Amino acid sequence: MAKRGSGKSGGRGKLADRSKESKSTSPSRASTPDSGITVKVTLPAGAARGAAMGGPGVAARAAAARKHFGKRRHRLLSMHPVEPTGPAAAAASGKEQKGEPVAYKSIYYDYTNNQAVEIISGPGGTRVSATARQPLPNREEFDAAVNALQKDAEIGPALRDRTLTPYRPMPPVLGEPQPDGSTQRTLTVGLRPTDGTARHEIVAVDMATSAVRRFEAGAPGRSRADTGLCGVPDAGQATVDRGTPGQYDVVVKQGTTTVWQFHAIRPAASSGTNGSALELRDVKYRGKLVLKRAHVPILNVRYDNDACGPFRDWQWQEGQFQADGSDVAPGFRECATEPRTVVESGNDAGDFAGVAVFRTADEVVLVSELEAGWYRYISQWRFGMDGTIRPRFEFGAVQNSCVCNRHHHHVYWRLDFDIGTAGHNVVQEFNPRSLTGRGAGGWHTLRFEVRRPKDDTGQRKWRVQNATTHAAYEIRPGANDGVADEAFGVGDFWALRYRRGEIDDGQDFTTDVALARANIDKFVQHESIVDTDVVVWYAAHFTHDVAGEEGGGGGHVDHIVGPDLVPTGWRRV
Ligand SMILES: [Cu+2]
Repeated sequence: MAKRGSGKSGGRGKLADRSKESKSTSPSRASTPDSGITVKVTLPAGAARGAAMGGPGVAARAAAARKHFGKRRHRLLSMHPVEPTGPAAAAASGKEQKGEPVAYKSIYYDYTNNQAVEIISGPGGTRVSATARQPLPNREEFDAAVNALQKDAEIGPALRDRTLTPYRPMPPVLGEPQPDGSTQRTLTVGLRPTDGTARHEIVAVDMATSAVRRFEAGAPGRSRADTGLCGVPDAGQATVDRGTPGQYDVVVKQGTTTVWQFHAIRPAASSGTNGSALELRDVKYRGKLVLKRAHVPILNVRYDNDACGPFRDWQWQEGQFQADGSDVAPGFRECATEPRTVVESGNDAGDFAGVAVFRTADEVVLVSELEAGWYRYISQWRFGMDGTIRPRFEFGAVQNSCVCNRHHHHVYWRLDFDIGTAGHNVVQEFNPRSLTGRGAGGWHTLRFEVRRPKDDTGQRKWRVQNATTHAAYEIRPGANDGVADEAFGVGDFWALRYRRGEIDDGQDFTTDVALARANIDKFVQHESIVDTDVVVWYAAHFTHDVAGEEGGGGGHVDHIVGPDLVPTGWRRV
């Protein structure tokens, strides 16, 4: 294991030119010619004033919580920004979008009354509401569930003598409805036999009563725990809670030329119902705006024959990976060598959670590792010096019984392009052959909001163009990105009008197949998208066959997906 800090960078806030081209894990810095690329990371002005610490109004929400809960047993689980919606938001359709989200939500659990409590603070004041929706647990609550198991007559001794090792399973929480519509706070805990002799099972803990529930099948519905284990060994390390601050201004230069400027938000502070993985704002290439916002608000997985799941995932729970370098700010590390996530190294252990930045010969790369139960997801953005942006997602898992079954991950990027300006953009589609059967193929404008499939030639692509300057970014599907299926992986590409608040479909974690499915179609309202403010969504579909890969015969499978975003007609300045 590499030791932390062994690759000191050239100086605080500057990344020395020690990148390497290959994916080899031995640092071979000498062979790389100096590309003259420098990366400067600073904290935005607002962060210093506490704007990133759970957002403005954090004190108001805490005060509202003290008043609301009184002496009742409760716990703060998460904090995240919420998008403005409602009549004001609808009026802003297609108009220039402004600034950051102005409201923040804190989610608490009230164990006395067995309900979740959401406290929102924003321009309209502070609002408190109760819900039977079961929020995702944080680190402290999961630890409390494991502690409750320590007191169980049978499981407690097995945990203490380490016959059983606890792990975070899927689903993380059960939300079975009661006759009055309420739900009880029931967390799941996986118990893996440490040396293979004890019984593997997933149990549930009632967090109000500490009662332990075991299942005849060894696991609750939608999950499984048997003797078969697939995935790499689980390091079981601590993860980062939602609402942990971390946003950064990044400037990339080549020589004296400013090539890239953007604002990066760590997954734990990202927006949306379920987080957005590594989120970007105000991305500029050579001084001109490309993307207002770019993120992954929707991620889900379905198993063949519903062997487990389906699961609507979440994209905020940062896990640890190996990143050698120095920290510019909490949660942001500059690395002289390429970080090693679990997908590349097969090693789940790490020394860093958050966003790592490193360079190759011609790219600057931001990477973060995420956990959702036993899943491991890698969120990456690669910035080429030629203007190409490569959003990437990678898929892995630690030991569990579900992923031995073939399953399909679906990742949905929301790309709020503002080429040059927010307005005056158009979306166009390229086809190698004419769609009408007459004439040649080529580019045509998508006039109204629409969902479009990838084609079987793999040559169909899209672009967002500024109608005035004709500068554009192409969205070219990646070779591994798969195609949509009607049953669950519902689409490949959506072209939409920008409407405030429409950053995801509003669905939180669920195992209900109808709800776990991405519902981006609800935004297709057949409005004109010509010469206005547009948003596109792009989906990649990855089939994960762990057993097949491990069993051999399947050959090498790349666990990485993502399109290339390529500038055209972009006059150099
Ligand atoms: Cu998988």
